[in-house]
Amino acid sequence: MVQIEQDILSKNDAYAAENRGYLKALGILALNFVSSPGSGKTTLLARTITDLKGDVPITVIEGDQQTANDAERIRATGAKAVQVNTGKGCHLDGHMVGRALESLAPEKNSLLFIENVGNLVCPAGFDLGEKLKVVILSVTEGEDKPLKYPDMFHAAGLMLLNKIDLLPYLNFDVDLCIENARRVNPDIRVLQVSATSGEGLDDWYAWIKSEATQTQSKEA
Ligand SMILES: Nc1nc2c(ncn2[C@@H]2O[C@H](COP(=O)(O)OP(=O)(O)OP(=O)(O)O)[C@@H](O)[C@H]2O)c(=O)[nH]1
Ligand SMILES: [Mg+2]
Ligand SMILES: [Zn+2]
Repeated sequence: MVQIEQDILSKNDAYAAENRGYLKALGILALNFVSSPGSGKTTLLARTITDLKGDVPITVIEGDQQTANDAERIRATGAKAVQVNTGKGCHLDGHMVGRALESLAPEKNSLLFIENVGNLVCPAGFDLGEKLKVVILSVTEGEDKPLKYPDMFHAAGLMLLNKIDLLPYLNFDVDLCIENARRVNPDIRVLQVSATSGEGLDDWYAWIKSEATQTQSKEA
């Protein structure tokens, strides 16, 4: 069992390294969005694309077990999107992302958003070649999730605390949630946002722009 797991992960790492080399050569910032189902990944991506598409080209890889719903929601914003259905699988892997990149053919210095399958467990262990994992936690899920699913919060560089427009209706302790996230990952950045009301999105866009500037290819 352990041997099989090691073989799968080392094969995945080889594909992920290939993707990372391809993205780096083109100066593309790739972000891997991970969360439990329904935290608001697609809503946030659609809003982000609508607000940023005038500044930078954006392409999207959508991962779900079934349906093309999320890719259709992204295409409605005008961005190019590829849907990957994992069937019985519960995460995207490096090989799937490599094949999706072939059909997306993203532009130099563009942004690539990868929406992983809604699952707070195994997407943490699969490198896709992204620069960073962005974990989205919505305020309806409970403050304790970083402690219960530490691998994911440990693997992420940024946590977006989403649906803050709902805070007046909930007993959710924002400070305790952030403290829990920092217990498993002292370096994690945290931004509080609402994908529907737009609160906090300016900070999110500033973060993306700063990461993109560091990633862009300097060659003409
Ligand atoms: N109130 C509120 N609702 C939100 C917000 N963001 C998303 N939602 C709602 O949450 C529900 C799930 O949103 P999705 O964007 O489909 O979530 P997802 O993470 O992409 O879901 P999966 O792809 O199925 O894992 C929808 O009904 C959204 O309208 C938010 O900031 N505030
Ligand atoms: Mg989605
Ligand atoms: Zn899985």
